[in-house]
Amino acid sequence: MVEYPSRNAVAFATLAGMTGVAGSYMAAGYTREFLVAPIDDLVVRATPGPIVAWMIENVGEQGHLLHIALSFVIATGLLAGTAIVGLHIAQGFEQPVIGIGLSGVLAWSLTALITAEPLLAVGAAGPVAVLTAVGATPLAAPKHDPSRRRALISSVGALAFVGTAIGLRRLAADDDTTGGESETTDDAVATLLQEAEAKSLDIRGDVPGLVSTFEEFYNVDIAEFDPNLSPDDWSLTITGEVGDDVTVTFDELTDMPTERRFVTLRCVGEGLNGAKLDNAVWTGTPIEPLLEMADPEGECGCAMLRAADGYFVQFPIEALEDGFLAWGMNGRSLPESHGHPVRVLIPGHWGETNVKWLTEIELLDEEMDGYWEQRGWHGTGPVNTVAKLWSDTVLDNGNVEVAGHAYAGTRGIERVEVSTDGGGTWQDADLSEPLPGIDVWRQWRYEFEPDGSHEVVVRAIDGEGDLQPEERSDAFPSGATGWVTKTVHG
Ligand SMILES: Nc1nc2c(c(=O)[nH]1)N[C@H]1C(S)=C(S)[C@@H](COP(=O)(O)O)O[C@H]1N2
Ligand SMILES: [Mo]
Repeated sequence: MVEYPSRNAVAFATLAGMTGVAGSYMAAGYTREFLVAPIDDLVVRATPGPIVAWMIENVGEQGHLLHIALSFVIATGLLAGTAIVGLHIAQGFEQPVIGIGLSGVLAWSLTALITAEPLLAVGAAGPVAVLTAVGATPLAAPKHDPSRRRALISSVGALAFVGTAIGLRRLAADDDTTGGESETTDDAVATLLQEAEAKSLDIRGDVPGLVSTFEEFYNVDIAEFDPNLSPDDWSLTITGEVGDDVTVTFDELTDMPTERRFVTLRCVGEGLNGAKLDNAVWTGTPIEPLLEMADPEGECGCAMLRAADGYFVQFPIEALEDGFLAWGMNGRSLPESHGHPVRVLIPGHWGETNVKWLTEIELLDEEMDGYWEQRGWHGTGPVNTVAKLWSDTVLDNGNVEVAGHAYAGTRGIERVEVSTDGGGTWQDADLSEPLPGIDVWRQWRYEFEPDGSHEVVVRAIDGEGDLQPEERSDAFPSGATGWVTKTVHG
C-alpha cells in the first residue's frame, strides 16, 4: 500500500481546488455568491484596524489585492481538502466510487454552507469530483511513468477549464445590465453636463474635467464584492428613535420630487495630492422630507446609516438633513460600484458619510462609532480644504502649465494661488466658473515662463476667506493637510 496523501494526490487535489474555485466563479460570477466572496469578508474583518489603515495609506486600492489573493488561496485550499479526503478513500481504501462521491458531496456542502447558495455550489462541486475521479482512476494501459503523464494531461485540462470559466463569465459580464446603463436620456442632466463641459478650463495636461467620467470616478469599498441589489427588492427603512418607522420602496422614492445636483466626493484616506476626489451630476431626492415623516426623537441628534455590504457610519442628523438620496449618476442609473440602486450624498462631508447600497437609517439615543471610526479614523465631519497639483506640462510656446482641482466642501473655493519660487511670491491661478451647487470643486490653471527648475507650491483660499493650512499631516486619522509642492523643470 502507498502512503496517502502522496505527492500525486496533493497535485490532483490542488488542481481540484483550482477548478472548483473556477467552477464556482462560472456559476456565480464575481459576486457575493462566489465562494471567494464570503471568505474575503472574513479575511477583511479579521485584518486588524491599524493594518487596514496602513494599507489604505501606503498600498492604496492594491491592498485589496492582498486580501483577495489570500482569499483565493484559502478557497482553493478548502476545496483541495475535500479532494484529498476523496482521493484517500478512493486510493487508500480502493473505494473509488465512494471517494469520488464523497469529495463531490463535501465540496458541495462546504461551498453551500459558506455561500448559502446550494444550487450555485454545484459549480464548485462538479470539477472537484471530476478531478478526484481522474486522480483516483488507474490508467488503462500504463506504460512508462503513467502518473506523470496523467498529471500533465490533467493540469492542461484543469487550466483549460479555468480559462473557459473566466472567458464565459467575461462574456456574460459584457452584457450585464445592472447599473450604469443609459435608461433615460435626461435632458436636465444633459444640460448640466454641457454646462460642466463649457466651464471646464482648457488644460493641456491630463486632468479630469469638471465632471468625472465613470472610468475616472474613484472607488472606495470595504468589501471586494459589491452587493448585487435589485431596485425591485430594495427598500429603505428609517427606524430606531423615531415617532414612526418609515419604509420606502424604490418606486416610492423615485416618485418623490426629483433633483439633479453636482456633488463632489473626497475620501479622508487619500494622500494630500491623491486622486480620490471626483465630481458627478447625481439624480435623486432630498432626505429631509423622509426624516420629517419619521419624526426623530433620539437624545444625541445622531443617526447610524447601514448598507447591504455591512458598512455603517454614524453622524449628526443636522448633516443628514442636508443630504440627498441618489439613484442616478451622470444621467444613468447608479452603477453597481457606486451604490446601486440608492446611495447617500452628504454635502461637504468626507466621502465615508456617502453611504452606498443604503438600506437603513437608524436614529440613535447615543453616539456610536461607525466602521471607519472603529478603526481609528475621524472622517465623518467636513472636508479639509485642498488644492491638487495634478499636471505640469511644457507647452509649445515653452511656458509651463500647472493645473488641478481645488475643493473645500460647502465652504467653496474663492481663490487658488500659485508660487513658482517655493512660496516666496504668490500669483492668482485661473479658476473655472463655479458650477451650480453647494458642494462642488473648481479647476485651476496657471501658466508661467520657466527659468530652470521651479519649486511650485499651490494653495487655496476657501469661500469664507480662510487660507488652506500650510502645516502637513498624514491622511490618518482626519485627512491630509498642507500645501502641495512639486519641483518642475522648464
Ligand atoms: N456601503 C458602503 N458605502 C460606502 C463605502 C463602503 O465601503 N460601503 N465607502 C465609503 C467611502 S470611505 C468613500 S470615500 C465613498 C466612496 O464612494 P465611491 O466609491 O462612489 O467613490 O463611499 C463611502 N460609502
Ligand atoms: Mo473614504
